[in-house]
Amino acid sequence: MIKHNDGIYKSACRMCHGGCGVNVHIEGGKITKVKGDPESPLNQGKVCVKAAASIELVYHPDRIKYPMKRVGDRGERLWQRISWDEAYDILAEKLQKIIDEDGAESIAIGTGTGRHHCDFVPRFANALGTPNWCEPGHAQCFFPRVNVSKMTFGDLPVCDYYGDVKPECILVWGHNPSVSGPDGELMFHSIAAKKKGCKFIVVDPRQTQLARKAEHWLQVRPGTDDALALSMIHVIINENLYDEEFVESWTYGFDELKQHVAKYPPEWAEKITWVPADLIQQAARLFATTKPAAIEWGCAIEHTPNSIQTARAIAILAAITGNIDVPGGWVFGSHSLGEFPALNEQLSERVKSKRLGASEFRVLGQSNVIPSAHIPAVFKAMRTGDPYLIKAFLIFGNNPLATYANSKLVFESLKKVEFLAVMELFMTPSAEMADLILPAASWLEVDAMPAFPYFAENAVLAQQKLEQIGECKQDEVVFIELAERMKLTSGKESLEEIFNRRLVEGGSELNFAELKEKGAIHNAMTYHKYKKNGGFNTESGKVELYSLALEKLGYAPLPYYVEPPESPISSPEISKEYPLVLTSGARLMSFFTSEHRQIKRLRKIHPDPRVDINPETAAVLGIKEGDWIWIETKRGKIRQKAKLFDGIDKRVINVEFGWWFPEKKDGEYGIWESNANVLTNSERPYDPAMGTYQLRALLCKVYK
Ligand SMILES: Nc1nc2c(c(=O)[nH]1)N[C@H]1C(S)=C(S)[C@@H](COP(=O)(O)OP(=O)(O)OC[C@H]3O[C@@H](n4cnc5c(=O)[nH]c(N)nc54)[C@H](O)[C@@H]3O)O[C@H]1N2
Ligand SMILES: Nc1nc2c(c(=O)[nH]1)N[C@H]1C(S)=C(S)[C@@H](COP(=O)(O)OP(=O)(O)OC[C@H]3O[C@@H](n4cnc5c(=O)[nH]c(N)nc54)[C@H](O)[C@@H]3O)O[C@H]1N2
Ligand code: SF4
Ligand SMILES: [Mo]
Repeated sequence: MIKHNDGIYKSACRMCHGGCGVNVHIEGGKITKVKGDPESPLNQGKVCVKAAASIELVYHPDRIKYPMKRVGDRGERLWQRISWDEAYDILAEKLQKIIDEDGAESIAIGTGTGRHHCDFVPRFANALGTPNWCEPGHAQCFFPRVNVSKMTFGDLPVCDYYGDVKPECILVWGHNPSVSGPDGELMFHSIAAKKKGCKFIVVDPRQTQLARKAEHWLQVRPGTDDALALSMIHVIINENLYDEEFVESWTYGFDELKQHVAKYPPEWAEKITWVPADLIQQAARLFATTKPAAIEWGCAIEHTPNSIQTARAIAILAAITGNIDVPGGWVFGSHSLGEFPALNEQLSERVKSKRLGASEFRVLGQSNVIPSAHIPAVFKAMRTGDPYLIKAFLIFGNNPLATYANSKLVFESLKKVEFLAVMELFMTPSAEMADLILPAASWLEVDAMPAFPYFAENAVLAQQKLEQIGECKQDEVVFIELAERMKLTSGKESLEEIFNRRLVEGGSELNFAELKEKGAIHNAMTYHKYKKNGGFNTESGKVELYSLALEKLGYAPLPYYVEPPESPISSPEISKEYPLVLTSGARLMSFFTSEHRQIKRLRKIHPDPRVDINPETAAVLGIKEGDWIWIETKRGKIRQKAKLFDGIDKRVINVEFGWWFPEKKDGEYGIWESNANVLTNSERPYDPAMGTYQLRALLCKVYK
C-alpha cells in the first residue's frame, strides 16, 4: 500500500462498539494522534481513554504480523511463518475436502461482537454454504432486543438525542451507558442528557455513577428484571397512567395484556426482585407521567434464560406510555444505508434445516434478522459429533476461552476439532490452540463503513486504512480472497462496490471515497412514521403488546416471569453451599471485552481483576479491600481482588469478565486464574426462543 502523506484524516474509532468520529494525525508516515472530531454528530469532539491508546495497539510489539502454521503438537506453540499464498492453500484444501466429504455445514465460523467485519462473517458463511456461524454475543447480546423490537414494533427503537426535543426521562435498564457506550447509542449523549436535567431511573444491582445521580435507583436482584417490568406495567395500567389514545389506535392486544398483568402487583414483585413495592410504584409513575421518555437497555437483561420475554416486558413500558416514535422519545432510526448483501439466498432450505439448534430456538436460528447457530450446540457437535461432526472452526475476532460461557467445556471442544484457524491481532490462549494463524488488521488499518446506532443508522461514518503492519489484512478482504481462491459462486464483490451500492440505495449522493473526506453523513430525524406508512411493520400493523409473531413460532405471546434456574428460590439445595448471587461482566472503561490487557496505558488504569462485594459480607468472611479472594460456583473457581463496595447488596457479588494475562507468556496466559466464564453455565435451561444461556444470576461462594 502507498503510505499516506502526513496530514489529518477522518475516521471512526473502533476501540469499542462505538464509532466516535476522530481525526487521525499522521506525521513522518506514522500515526501520532487520535483526537475527537468536533464535527462528528455522535461525539462532538469527545473521546474516551481508549481512543488515544489505539496508537499503542497498532504499533504493539506483540502484534501478529504474518500468517503462521502450527508445526508442533496442538498447544505446543511451535509456529512457522508462511506466506498468505500458503495460508490460502491450506484453507482452501482443508475446507474443500470437508465440503466434498461431509458437507459445508461441518465447517463452523465464529466471530466476536461489533467489529468492522461483523456483517461479513455470516455473509462469508452463506457464500461457503454453511449455516453454522456463531458469536458469543448473538443470543446474549443485543439481538434479543433487536428481535423483540422487530416483533413488537417492526423496527428497533433508540433514544432520540438528536432532535430539537430531548428526552425528559430515561429508563436505564441493565445498562451502564456512561461506561459501555453503545450497542444502541454512544455514551456522551446520555451523560449530556443527565447534565441538562433529564430524569433518570436506573435498574441495576450495582449503584453505578448514573444510579447515584438518578431520581430512582431500583436495586434489582440479578436475573429478576422480568418480574420488575411486569409489575411496572401493572402499576401503569392499574393507575390509568397509560396513553389511552395511542393504546387504543396503535396497539394490539391491550385487553389481553391488562388481564395478564393483573396478577403481577408490586407487592408480588417485591418478594422476587428485592425492590420495595412503593419504589416500583414511584418509578412506574415517574416514567409514565414524564414526557417524552425513552429506554436505554443493556445486555444484562439478556444474560439469563428468559431474555426474550424480559426484553418484551421492558419494551411494552415504552409502548403503553405512548413514547414510540415521538420527538425526544424512543424513535426509529433513519436507516441511511441500503440493505447489507448478507447472501442468505445462498443457503438452500435443506442446508438451513441443518443449522445447529435452529429447530429448537426458532427466533435465534430462523426468524432472527441475522439467523445464527446455537453456541452450545456447535460446541457439542465438535465434541461428540451429535447430530454431525463439526470438523473445522474458523474464528475471526473472538477469544472463545474468555467470552463463551463455561470455559472448560469450550476448551474440551476446541481440543477436539480437527482444524482450527484463528485470525487475530494478538496471540491469545484460544489462538494458541490453532493450526493456522492469520494476522488481522486493527481499526486504523481498514476501510470500513460503520453506521450508528447499529441498526438505526442515523449516522454513517467512514474508516480509512491509514497504516500497514507486517502482512496484516482486514477480515473482509480475506473472505473475498478466499472466496476467489475457492472459486465460490458468491462473496467476491469488492468492498468499495458494496459500500457504494449501500450509499446510493440509502439515498446518499456521496460515494465511499467522498465519505472518507467528509467523515460522516447524518440524516435528520423524522417522527410518527407509522402514520404516513399506514401502521407499524408488524403482522397486525400495530405495536404488538400481544405478539402474533411469537405465537406463530410457538412461543408465549405475552411476557412472563421465570425464576433464574440457579437461585436461592429455585435451587435452595445449591444455595446452601453457594449462598451468594453472582453477576458478571459490568463493563470497564479501560478495556473492551477480553481485549486491551496488553495495552500498558490502559492496564495501568486497571491492573487487576476485581470483584464487587458488600463491606458487611466481606467482614463476615474476613475479607479486606484488595485481598485476592476465591469465587467458586458449581462449574469451577477463580481469583479476583476484593473491592469493598456498599453499592451492591449483601447477598450479591459482581465479577469482572474477559480476564487473561498476556504478560504470562508461559502456560496458558493465566486463562484459568480470573476468567469469569470458568464460573458461568452453558447448559440447560436456555431461553426457549433465543437459546440464551446464563452469564449472570448464578450462585457462588467466596473465600480468602
Ligand atoms: N468500555 C467498554 N465498552 C463496552 C464493552 C466493554 O467491554 N468495555 N463491551 C461492549 C459490549 S459487548 C456490550 S454488550 C455492551 C454492554 O454494556 P451494558 O449493556 O452497559 O452492559 P454491562 O456493563 O455488562 O452491564 C450493565 C449493568 O448491568 C448491571 N447488571 C448486572 N446484572 C444485572 C441484572 O441481573 N439485572 C440488571 N437490571 N442489571 C444487571 C451491571 O451492574 C451493570 O452496571 O458494552 C459494549 N461496550
Ligand atoms: N461472563 C460473561 N461473559 C460474557 C459477557 C459478560 O457480561 N459476562 N458478555 C458477553 C457479550 S455481551 C459479548 S458481546 C461477548 C464478547 O465477546 P467477543 O466480542 O468475541 O470478545 P473477545 O472474546 O474478547 O474477542 C475479541 C477478539 O478479537 C480480536 N480482534 C479485535 N479486532 C479484531 C479484528 O478486526 N479482526 C480479528 N480477526 N480479530 C480482532 C481481539 O484481539 C480479541 O482477542 O462476551 C460475552 N461473554
Ligand atoms: S467510546 Fe468507544 S468509539 Fe468512542 S472513543 Fe471510546 S473506544 Fe472509541
Ligand atoms: Mo455484547
